[in-house]
Amino acid sequence: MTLAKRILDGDIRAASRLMRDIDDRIPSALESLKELYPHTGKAYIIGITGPPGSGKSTIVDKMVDFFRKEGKTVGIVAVDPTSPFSGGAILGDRIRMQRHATDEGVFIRSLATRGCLGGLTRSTQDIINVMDAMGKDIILVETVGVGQDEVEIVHTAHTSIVILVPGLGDDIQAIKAGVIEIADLFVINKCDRDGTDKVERDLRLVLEMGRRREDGWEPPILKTEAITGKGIFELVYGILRHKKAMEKNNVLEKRQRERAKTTFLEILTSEVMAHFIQKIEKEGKWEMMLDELMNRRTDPYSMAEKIIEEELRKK
Ligand SMILES: Nc1nc2c(ncn2[C@@H]2O[C@H](COP(=O)(O)OP(=O)(O)OP(=O)(O)O)[C@@H](O)[C@H]2O)c(=O)[nH]1
Ligand SMILES: [Mg+2]
Repeated sequence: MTLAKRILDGDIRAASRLMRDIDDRIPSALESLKELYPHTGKAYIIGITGPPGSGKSTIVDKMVDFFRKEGKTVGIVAVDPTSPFSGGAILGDRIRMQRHATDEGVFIRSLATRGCLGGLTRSTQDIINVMDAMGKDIILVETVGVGQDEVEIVHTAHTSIVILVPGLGDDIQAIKAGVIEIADLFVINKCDRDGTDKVERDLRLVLEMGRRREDGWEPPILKTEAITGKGIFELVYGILRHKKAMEKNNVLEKRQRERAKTTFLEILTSEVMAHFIQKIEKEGKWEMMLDELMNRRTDPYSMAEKIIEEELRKK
């Protein structure tokens, strides 16, 4: 039986094995992913991002309680672009969800960067697809930080949540770039602390200055106190409200189409590039090509055109 079939049959060890292969970029993982793809597209994906220590994992943990009580199965992907290590154990303390570890309805996986550009987004998407094919109803993707990687990762979610905390100071300005635009819901966590009103005011100001969204959705600002569970019900309800609104005006389908396109283009780009790089290396032409560029006998634009033309003519 193939690895993919075992996964579809509910074999959890097979799923872990494939995720490890994805992590290690073992080529055979692709075959499994191909086989699983027709069985994906059913899960509801929720992205959660925010500064380190803002309470993302605590919020995820509390949300899992809710979803499990409703009988839903949950997948959790914890992504840490700042860590060079992947796997379960090392990032374990960032997840703080060990009490769900024995629940068969919950599957947790950590992911870290391997220093490969765009690689993390790609692997995250692959891991999400495996969990989706496993039949998980809801997939929560937690990413640390507020940079470009997180924006890309969270962008693949159906509902994206951005977490803020009191006392961020000027950090709200840093978060502004890119992340504010992708938030469907804002959460101010640690509301037991001073300064909640200030973050809220700052955030509203930033939102008012920003563009109105094309889809007409106005991201609500919710307040939580994740350690006590305060506000989590409202958050889950907010996600549901966002889902309903997107379904009503077909934004959900549009997002899924957009996601399919992005994924395809990413794969196409890297495949085409790998093809040409291999060709140049096989023919041992690097040095010659670089000499031509250095001597200005040709330019990189013409060189790219030429190599593409040569390849197409061959076919
Ligand atoms: N005071 C207070 N502390 C909280 C609250 N929510 C979480 N914490 C604490 O904040 C710390 C960080 O929480 P995590 O859930 O691990 O935060 P995180 O954003 O997942 O952290 P990283 O994954 O390391 O970036 C823990 O000690 C939590 O107990 C809250 O509402 N109030
Ligand atoms: Mg965490």
